[in-house]
Amino acid sequence: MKTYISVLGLLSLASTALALWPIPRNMSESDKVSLAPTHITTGSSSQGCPSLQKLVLRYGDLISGELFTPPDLYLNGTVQSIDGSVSYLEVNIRNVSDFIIDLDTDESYELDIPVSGKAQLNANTYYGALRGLETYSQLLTNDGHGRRVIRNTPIKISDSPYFPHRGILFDTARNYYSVDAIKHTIDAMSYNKLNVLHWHIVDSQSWPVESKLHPQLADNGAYSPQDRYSYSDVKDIIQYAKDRGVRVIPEFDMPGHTYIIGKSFPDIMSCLNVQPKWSEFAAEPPSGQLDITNPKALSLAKDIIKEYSALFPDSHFHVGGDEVNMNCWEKSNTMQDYLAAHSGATVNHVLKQFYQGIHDTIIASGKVGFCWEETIFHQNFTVPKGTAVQSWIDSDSVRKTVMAGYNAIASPYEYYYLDCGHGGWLSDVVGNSWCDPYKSWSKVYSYNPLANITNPEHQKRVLGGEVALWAEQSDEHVMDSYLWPRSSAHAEILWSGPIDPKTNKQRAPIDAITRLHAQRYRMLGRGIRGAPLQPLWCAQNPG
Ligand code: CP6
Repeated sequence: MKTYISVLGLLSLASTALALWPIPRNMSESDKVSLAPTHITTGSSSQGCPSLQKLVLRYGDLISGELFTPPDLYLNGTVQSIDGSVSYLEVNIRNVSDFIIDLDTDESYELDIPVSGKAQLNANTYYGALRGLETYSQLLTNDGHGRRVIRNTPIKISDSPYFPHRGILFDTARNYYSVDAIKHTIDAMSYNKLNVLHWHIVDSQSWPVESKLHPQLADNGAYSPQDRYSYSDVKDIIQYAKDRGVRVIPEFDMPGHTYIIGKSFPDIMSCLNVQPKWSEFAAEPPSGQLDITNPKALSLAKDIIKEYSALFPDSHFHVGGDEVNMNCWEKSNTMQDYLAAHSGATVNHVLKQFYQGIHDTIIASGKVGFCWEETIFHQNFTVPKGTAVQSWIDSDSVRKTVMAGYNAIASPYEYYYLDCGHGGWLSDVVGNSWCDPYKSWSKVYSYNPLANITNPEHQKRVLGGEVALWAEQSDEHVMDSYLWPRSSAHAEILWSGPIDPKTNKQRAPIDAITRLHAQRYRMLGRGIRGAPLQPLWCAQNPG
């Protein structure tokens, strides 16, 4: 208890009255308190922009429906006198026609809050305005008497993300998530300025997404006729996400993790559903991989890429490539026959040809490839330049990826795997070393995607990272408390950067907990049921 109390002593020193999350990159503040308006308008240059009008209405509603009291101010933060009154917030964007959301979207904004008079939010794009409105919403708090105020005025903020790719991996194959659950998570992402939903949409256990080219994939592959995403569901989710500054990148994992395809196309599969020793053939049951010697398997893979790269507009298309099991192919008759007929060939050689076909199709479909790190490290396949390689196994593989000339997305399982370590899935009985232990928010916060990468050219290739909500042990009933506030921790490192400019050292959880605590309560108020970080007492009794 003693150490607990001394930790709290530090907290009070670190706390700031402004409960912003993630913390802006550049901010100056003073000591006045201003009455805050909920009224938001757009300047004349931006009035012909219906999306911006809609956005301003949405944030106007959000702000007027909330009167937030950060927990550390509940007992100690009552405002005695008010110094001024902000009349309204005017939003302007310089480029009203730029609605593309991608890796290079400009999300920067400037926010200027005087003690009295008009507040201004300026941005180059819709997405910058969106980020700035979120920050504005977070500045408004209860003064202790039920009035909405902004503390620490005048405030000037100039903000932009440190990393362009700030994501959450969402697995809808192990357990199904409803469209509403996905939208709920997109809302929560926008409250944290996260901008990529990596939709791990299919896997061995189920194929929930409609296919127009091969309808049997979902007919035979969804858990039930209800547990499906139609084309219009997918389009609805993509539009909802786009409005909230979130890209939707689909993953169609292959050639491993594909047992479910065998329900419709058993002839193009290897090691399909081997019992009981599935573990010799797959990372988890049921076993089954595309038969890479079979031209029909490659042709189905190409169909999948062509069909879904048209449905999902994002520039990037993820084709998996993780956890392929070489034994599955080595033991297969078709592979034995193939190797006998092609002297000098190896399984790895066949796999490389398969990858070549896949990555050629991605390029031909006008997309940038995205794949798991095993593709380049275990199979030594040379992916096309520009491909984003997602690392998860080794926290040094981000460095190795950028050294090899590729773009990197960091998802180290030791820090970023969120459905792990809470004793589900018989982990205490069978052992589940990959997944244990549970990753605390401070563990997530302590990861630096740029660790040991010093060359600025190499640093630029680290596009960002994704925390992963695998779904073997999660579904929509628990997702909020698995995702939040740990994904908020990730969001701050990626938006604000891993280095704290005040100390020039890596950001420390101790300097963040008061704000993160507030963010968790703010999100509760907005319907996102994140896990508690500490007793409320701690926030109310700093020092
Ligand atoms: N599914 C797929 C998974 C995992 C991966 N790929 C995974 C591996 C280890 C842990 C958690 C998840 N469930 N398709 C690895 C990228 Cl601990």
